[in-house]
Amino acid sequence: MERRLAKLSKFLSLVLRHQPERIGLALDDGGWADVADLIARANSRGINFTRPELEKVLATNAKQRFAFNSDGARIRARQGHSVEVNLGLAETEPPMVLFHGTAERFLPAILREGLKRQARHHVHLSADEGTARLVGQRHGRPVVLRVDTAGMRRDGASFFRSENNVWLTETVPPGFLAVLAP
Ligand code: HQG
Repeated sequence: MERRLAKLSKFLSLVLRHQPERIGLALDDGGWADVADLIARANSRGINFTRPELEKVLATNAKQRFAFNSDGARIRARQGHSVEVNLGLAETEPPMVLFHGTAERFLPAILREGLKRQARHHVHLSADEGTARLVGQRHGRPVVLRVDTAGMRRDGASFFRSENNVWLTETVPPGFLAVLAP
């Protein structure tokens, strides 16, 4: 069951963040998809799940990646998109420092050119070192960078916080980065 829900969560990431066209799904400007449409389109392509299973994924997902709207008719990913969406996040004052977890092999490029958003809308930052390390582990041997957000704010950078507490910003120039000791 757990495996089944993890697989469903991966599928939701794919169609709600990156490739809705895979199943002919439409996302509106805010990134919302119609739940009944999502289920019907997935099921017709042999990806079978029910609304209660979907609800279970949303309720149990540790990162709280997905959300239903108030009446439960629509669903969206809370962050992490590569498709163009406007999540309507308000600019938010960040803590003095934030953290970014990455893989060791990316360090030379990052220290040269800063953190780039790559395929996503934003660079993703974490409020604590432990979370950043877990994010970095997804890519290889993890390294954690400390981001001088106070310095970036003085430079005029904007920060946003997703509903599931991921900090987002456009880019982090190398001068605001420091590598933490392992
Ligand atoms: C790296 C997960 C070379 C960057 C997590 C990262 C997160 C550079 C990778 C969310 C670079 C992009 C996002 C540069 C950045 N040169 N490499 N100049 N600038 N990079 O997956 O931050 O599970 O797009 O360090 O929890 O790892 O999906 O970003 O290693 O919140 O909900 O390029 O994904 O959330 O990788 O992860 P990603 P990320 P979910």
